[in-house]
Amino acid sequence: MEAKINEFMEALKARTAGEAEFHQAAQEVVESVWETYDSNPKYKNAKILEKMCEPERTIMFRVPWINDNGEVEINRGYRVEFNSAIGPYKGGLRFHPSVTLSALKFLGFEQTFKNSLTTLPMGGGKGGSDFNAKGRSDNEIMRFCQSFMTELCKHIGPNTDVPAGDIGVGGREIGYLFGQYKRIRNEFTGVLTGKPLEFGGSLIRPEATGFGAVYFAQHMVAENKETLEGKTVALSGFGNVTWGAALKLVELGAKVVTVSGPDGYVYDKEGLDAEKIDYLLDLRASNNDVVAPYAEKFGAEFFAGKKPWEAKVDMAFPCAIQNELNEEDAKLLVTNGCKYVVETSNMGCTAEAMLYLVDNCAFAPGKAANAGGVAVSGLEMSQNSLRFNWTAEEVDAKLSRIMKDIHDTCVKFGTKDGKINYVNGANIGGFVKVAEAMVAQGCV
Ligand code: 8G0
Repeated sequence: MEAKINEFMEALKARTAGEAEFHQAAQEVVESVWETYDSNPKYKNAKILEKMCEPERTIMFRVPWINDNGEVEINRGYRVEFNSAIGPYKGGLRFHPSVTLSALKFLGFEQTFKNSLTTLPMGGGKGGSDFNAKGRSDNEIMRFCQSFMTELCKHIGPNTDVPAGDIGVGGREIGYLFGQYKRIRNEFTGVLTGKPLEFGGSLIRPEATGFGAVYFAQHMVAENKETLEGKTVALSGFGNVTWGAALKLVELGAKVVTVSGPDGYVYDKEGLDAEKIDYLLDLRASNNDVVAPYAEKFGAEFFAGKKPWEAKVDMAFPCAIQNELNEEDAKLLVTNGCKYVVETSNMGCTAEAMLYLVDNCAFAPGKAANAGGVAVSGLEMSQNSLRFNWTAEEVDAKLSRIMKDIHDTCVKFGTKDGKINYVNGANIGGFVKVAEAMVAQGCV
C-alpha cells in the first residue's frame, strides 16, 4: 500500500511542482482513503482520486487599484473551483500576504471534503488575494474589493460558485464585494455568504466556526465520559473564530487561558470573561494585528514571539492559520497533560504534529471540527433561496445537529480496534459521498 501511495503522490507532485501546502493536504487525504479507493474498482476505474486532486477550474487575475496617495497598486486575485459534484463551489475568500496558488489549492481541496461532511449540498472552492489590509484605510479596502469583484463577478453566481469571507475578509469586505456584484450584474442574489444581517446574512454565522468546534469537542470528550466543564483551554488567534470558540467554551464552564497574535501570546490565569471576549472584536477591528494590548488592558501576562502551546492546559484549539502548531509544540502540549487537540484553523497542525497527536491524544482535524462555519454559510444560502430568515435558535439548533452528524460520521468511518481516528474518519466520510456523486455523473 505504501508503495502505491508513494507512486500516486510522486505523480501528483511532478505535475504541481512547488505547491508544498497542497501536497501536505493531499498526502493526508490520500493516506486515509487509499484502502477504500484501491479496493473499489468503481472508484479506481473512473480515476476518482486523480480527478479530485485536479481543480475543475482555476482563475487567476490582476487586481489593480489606486491607494490614498493616488498611486497604482497591483495584487493578484484567485478563485480555485475545485469540485462541484455535490453542489455549487463553496468556500471562503482569503486576503492575506501568505496567499499563493498553493495555499488556495490546499484550502479548496480540503473544502471539498469538509463541505461533503456538513450533509449540505455544497461543492468545494477557495479564493482570495495576497492583499494585505494592515495599515490600509477603509476607502482603500473598498477600492480593492471593488476591483477584485469586477473580475470575480464573471465567474460566480448563486448556482455556480458562492464565495464567503475568511482571513482578512469579514462583514465589511463582504459588503463591498456584494455591492459591486449587484451593481455590475444588476441582481440581488445569494452569491456571497457571511453577509451582514441587513441584506441576507444569517444569525449565528459570525459565531458558527467557533461554536461548531466546541460542539464537536463536546462529543469528543463525551466519548471519554467527560464534559467541558472545568477544562482549561488554550486558544490561538484573536479573530472571529477564536471569539466564537471562547464564547461557547466559557458558556459551558471551561476556562480559556490563552489567545495569541503574530506578536506573541497572552496568558490570562483568571480566564476570559464576557468583557474580555468582547474586547477581542475591538482589537481585531483596529487593523493592527497585535494582541499585546489585551495583556496591558486586563493585567495578563504577555509572551512576545511565543506560541500558546507551552501553556499547561487540558485542551488546545488552534484557531489562527495553517501550520501554526508543529511537532515540538504537540509534544510540549502532551507532556504538559493536554488530552484533546481540536484543530479549528484549516490544517493548523503540521503533518508531523498531526501524526504525533493522533497517537498521543484525541485529535480532531479541521475539516471536521471547523465545518460549522461553512455549514452555517450553507444555511445562509438556504435562507436566501427561501427569501426568509431563521431565528438564532433555529440556526444554532441546526448547527448543533450538523456537528453531531459530522462527529458520528468520523466515528463510523474512523473507528478501528475500538479506537477513533478522527483524521481517517473525516477523510473517508467526506470522500465517499463525493466519490459516489462523481461516479454517478460519469466522466466529466
Ligand atoms: O463561510 C464559509 O463558507 C467559509 C468561510 C471561511 C472559511 C470556511 C472554511 O470552511 O474553512 C468557510
